[in-house]
Amino acid sequence: MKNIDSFTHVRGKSIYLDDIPVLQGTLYGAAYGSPVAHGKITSLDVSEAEAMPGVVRIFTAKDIPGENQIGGIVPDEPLLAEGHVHFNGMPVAFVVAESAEAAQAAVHKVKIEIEPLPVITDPREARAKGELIVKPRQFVLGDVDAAWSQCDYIFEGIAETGGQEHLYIETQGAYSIPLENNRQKVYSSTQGPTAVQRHMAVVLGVPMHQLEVDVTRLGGGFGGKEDQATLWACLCALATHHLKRPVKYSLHRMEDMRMTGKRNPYSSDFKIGLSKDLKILAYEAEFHQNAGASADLSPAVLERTLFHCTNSYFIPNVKATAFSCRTHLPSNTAFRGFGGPQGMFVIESAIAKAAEELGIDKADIQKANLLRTGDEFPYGQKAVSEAVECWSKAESLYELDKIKCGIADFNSTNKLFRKGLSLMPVCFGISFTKTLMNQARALVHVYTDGSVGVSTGAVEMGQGVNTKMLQVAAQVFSINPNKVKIHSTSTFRIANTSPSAASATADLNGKAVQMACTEILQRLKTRAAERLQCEVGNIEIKNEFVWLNGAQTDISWENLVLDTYFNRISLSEHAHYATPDVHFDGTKEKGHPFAYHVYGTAITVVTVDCLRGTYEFDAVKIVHDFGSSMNPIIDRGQIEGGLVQGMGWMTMEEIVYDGEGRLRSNALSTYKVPDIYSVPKEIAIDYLQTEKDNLAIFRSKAVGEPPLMYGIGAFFALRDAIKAFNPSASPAFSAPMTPEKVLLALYSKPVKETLHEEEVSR
Ligand code: LUZ
Ligand code: MOS
Repeated sequence: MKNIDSFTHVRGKSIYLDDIPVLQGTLYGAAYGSPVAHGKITSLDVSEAEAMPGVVRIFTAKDIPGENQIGGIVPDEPLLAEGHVHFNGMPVAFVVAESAEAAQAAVHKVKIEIEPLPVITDPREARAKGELIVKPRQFVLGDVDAAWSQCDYIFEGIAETGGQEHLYIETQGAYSIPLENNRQKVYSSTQGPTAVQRHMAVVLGVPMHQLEVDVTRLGGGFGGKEDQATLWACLCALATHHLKRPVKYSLHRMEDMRMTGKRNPYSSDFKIGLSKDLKILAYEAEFHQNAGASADLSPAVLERTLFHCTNSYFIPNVKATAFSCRTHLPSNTAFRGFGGPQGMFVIESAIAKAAEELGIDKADIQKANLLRTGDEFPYGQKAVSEAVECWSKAESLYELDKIKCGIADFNSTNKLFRKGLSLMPVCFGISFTKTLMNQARALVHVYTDGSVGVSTGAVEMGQGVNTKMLQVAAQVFSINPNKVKIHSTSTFRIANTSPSAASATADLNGKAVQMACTEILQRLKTRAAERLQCEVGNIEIKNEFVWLNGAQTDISWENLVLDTYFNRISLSEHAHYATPDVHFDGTKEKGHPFAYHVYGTAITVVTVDCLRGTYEFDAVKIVHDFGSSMNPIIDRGQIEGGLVQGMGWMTMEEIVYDGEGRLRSNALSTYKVPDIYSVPKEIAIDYLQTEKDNLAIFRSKAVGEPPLMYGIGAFFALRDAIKAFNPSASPAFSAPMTPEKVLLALYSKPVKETLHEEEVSR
């Protein structure tokens, strides 16, 4: 089944926040952000701004009736700055005017005086100064300290990954509408409607039941709207609360890039020990996470770094320590992979370092250490592994030997171009690492005409979750999908939702839909059995008809639905699903946090232009563990998108802050994301379809985040190509590997072979 949104998407008819028809009297907001990264506010003067044409009112912290607090995990984040500013762009005032243009113009007239304080942008410096967001976390398996003496080889190094701008096509925004008795309905471009509702309630000092948050769909989230959609909704709601008028704020791209957080950059130390037969015996890592100015989701991101610090490998002795470091940047936040990619990059760097020092293939070490079923993760859970299956299938299906021969041939006959290869196995845990969040609800109504309406806590953001929810309902009822409609995500229909995140949305909400539909189906069957005077066990509902003992009756779906209603039986159900068997003990750092894991392997081939440092990816060939995919078209799209997003993070997306904490890569002219020219020329995706039982909806494994980490292969393929050109080159394990860095690396050490003249002239 195709994505049900494709019809309106391609016609430009899908409704996003900024497409909602505005009500009469709507006002427009714009936030004034701090011009410096750290300092004490000595004066704030909005009088000139307030006198600008069209300006209705300017709100500051003193206008907040409830608490000036929007922190999620840690209450350390004011809605509007009060006393101090902690990052460049931190909202200090909220201008509300008759038009968006008037609001933007007035923002420039706000006057502020700030006594500057020292700015920290580097996480290691923050750690040294004791600026930690939460206590350090440590995962331990076996005894690393004892294991070093058994290792034949030990290598150490540093690995660093940069930030990443979410660049959802739809920027952040909200639209609040006043209702009677201080109630509000707020449209928000959020992955977490309940988080928005909860924080608005805190800020306004009203109970949550006064505030409806309603979401039709997002133009992308990628984690950037898991926690950080709250701010804009709270600002609009604050203005609506005072003015009793609708208020809309849809951010400009440059406002969004400046004021919102990104993927957490990390700077990490690793130490890896191997035996002669290339078994990794010991691994130690220290992760320094750049959290930015406040906690946001960084403590949870930090945790997932530890969960995935050994990626797809079994290592018997592990000690991994993680520090969440406070800096004067916008709070960094969730981004597809949620700390997992940052952890995996470090172990891949450690393996690469070992391979380079030993003069062997990186893949030989990777392959010798793949997780097997029964192996223990550093957090105590036992693997049910497909790691070896994915790797072996990739090797044989894509004829790795032939790929290698082709590369060797090419490299021996070209002087100015080099090809490089990498293999990237991935293992990603599915569930929120915070166990309590692994719950969801669905509300299903069957109407008297036989049509079905479904509400869940799932937010559609392009990932196709609504299509999957629709498939679940249509399949359980055995009716044509065109009889089912997925309604918007509203906190009045579905309460207390977890955000649509952690790749778990289709599983959690899908299971709730399945439960609700199954319950209604049972009532329908019971009614049919009464009518046909037989046992319920002999009744089936199939292809929109009632079947008795395997034969179709003349009772249609519509007929049965109406008959059930006439008998005063409920055609509605609200169901609750909570993932069974997941638990985690934070004091011991052990448990069974994940419902299951997703595995896969990617083979990446790149060609580097060794004169220019530019590169093209020839191919990425993937074997991915889908379980039993319920929607291969959507799942394939998730893999392609995730892969390319990961490759962008590893190669071209470079976030640059200057020493004053000012974002220099603040527009699409200075921040590059993969386009049609930079995607791999070929993306091959093969399904490792398994019929094994798992906790996924219809055994169709979660697919949102895992493929992003295939992109890490791009970094190591580039490194391989650089080494093929200049074997003595040893570039830092520092992503992104931009063309500039590639060029510097190619010539970082003298190139032994001289170039043939005719090739240089070519
Ligand atoms: N969000 C969250 C996530 O709150 N907890 C998680 O474990 C998670 N994992 C991935 C992406 N978002
Ligand atoms: Mo996410 S990083 O699953 O919002």
